[in-house]
Amino acid sequence: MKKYKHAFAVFVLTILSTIGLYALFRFFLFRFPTQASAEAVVIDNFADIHFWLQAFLFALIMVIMLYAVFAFRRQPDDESEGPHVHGHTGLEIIWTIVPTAVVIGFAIYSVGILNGLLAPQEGERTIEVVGRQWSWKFVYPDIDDKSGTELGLLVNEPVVLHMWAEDVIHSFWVPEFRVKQDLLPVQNSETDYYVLRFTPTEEGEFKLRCAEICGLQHSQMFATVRVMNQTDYDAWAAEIASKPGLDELEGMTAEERGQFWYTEFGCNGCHSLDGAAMAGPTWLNLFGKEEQLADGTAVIVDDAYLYESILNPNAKITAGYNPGIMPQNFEDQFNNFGWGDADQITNDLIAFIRTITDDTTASSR
Ligand code: HEC
Ligand SMILES: [Cu+2]
Repeated sequence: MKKYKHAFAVFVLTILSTIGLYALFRFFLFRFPTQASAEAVVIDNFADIHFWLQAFLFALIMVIMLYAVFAFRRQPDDESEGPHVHGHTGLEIIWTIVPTAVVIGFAIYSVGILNGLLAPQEGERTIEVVGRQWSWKFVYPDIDDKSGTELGLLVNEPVVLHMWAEDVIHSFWVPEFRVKQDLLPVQNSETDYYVLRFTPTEEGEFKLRCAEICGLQHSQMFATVRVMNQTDYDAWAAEIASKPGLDELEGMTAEERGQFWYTEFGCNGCHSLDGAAMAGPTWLNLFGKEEQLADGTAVIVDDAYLYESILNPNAKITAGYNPGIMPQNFEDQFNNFGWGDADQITNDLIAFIRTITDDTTASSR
C-alpha cells in the first residue's frame, strides 16, 4: 500500500512538471516567430511534439531522483545498509524497446514531413534566386525574366525557388517560413540549382537572411520578402515588368544602364550610393575626389582609375580596404552577359558613378 503511495506521488508530480516545463520551453525560452507559410504549421507541430517529449523525459528523471532524495533519506539512528540490487531484466527490456520504438516513430514521421516539403505543388510559380557576396538577386521567369533585389510573392500561392551561388556558399532563410536551404556555386545554373518550396500564407514584409557565414559582410546579407494579395502583386509585377529588358538596354543612356548594372552585377552588395560604409568604398562623391591608396600614394579618381578598379581591382587598393574582396572576374562576367562587352558595361558603370554626387542625390529626394 505504501509502495503505491510513492508511485502515485511520482506519477502526479511527473505529469505536473511535464506541463510546467513544456510551458516554460514553449512560451518563455523558445518562442517561435509568426507562422507565415503553410510549411510552418507542419514544422511547428513536429517541434511541439519534441518539446512535449523533452519536457516529459526531463521531468521523469528529475522527479524520481529528487523524490527519492527527500522521501527515502536516511532516518536518524538508521545505520543499516540498503538492499543490494543487481539489475532488473524486465525494466531493462522496457527501457530499450520503448525509446527505440519512439526514435523509429519519429524517423518515420519526419520522413513523411520532409517528403511533403519537397513534393512539387500544383500551380507553383518558379523564381530564380542568386546569392553572392553580399547581395541577393531574384529573377522572375514569368515576368520576362526581369530581375530585382526584392522577393515578391503572391499570398497563398506555392513557389519553387531555383537557387545558386556565384562565389561561396550562402543559405536562404526566412524564419517566419521555417524552411531553409543552402545554395552552392554551380557549373551551370540552367541545370544545377538548389530547390526550395513553400507557400506563403501571410501578407506582409519579411526579412531574408543569409544563414551561412560567407565573409566580411555576411551579417548584412539581407533582402526584403514581400508577400502580397492579388491586387498589390499585379501592381508590383507591372513595375518589375517595366524595368528594362536586354532588348531595351540599347535605347537607354549610359547612366541609366550603369544603374541597371549596379544591381544586376551585385555592386550594391558592397558599394553604397549614400555614403554608408559597406565592404567597399561608397560611390557617393567618388568621381573627381582624391583617393588615398593602401600603398600610401594618392590618385585623383578619373575615368582611367575607375576603369582599372572595376576590371582589375587588385591593381590599386583603396586605403582602409582589403585586396581580393571585390570579385576579380567582372571582365568575364560582363563579356558573358549577353549584351555589349566588358568595355561597354564598364563605361556605363563609370557614367553612373559620375552621377552619384550630393547634388544629384539631394535633387532626387
Ligand atoms: C564583394 C564586394 C564587392 C563587390 C560585389 C564589388 N566591389 Fe568594388 N570594391 C570592393 C572593395 C573591398 C574595394 C576596395 C579595395 C579595392 O580597391 O579593390 C572596391 C573598390 C572598387 C572601386 C574603387 C573605389 C575607390 O574608392 O577607390 C570601384 C570603382 C569599384 N570597386 C567598382 C565596383 C563595381 C562597378 C562593382 C560591380 C560591377 C563592384 N565594385 C562590386 C568590393 C566589392
Ligand atoms: Cu551569404
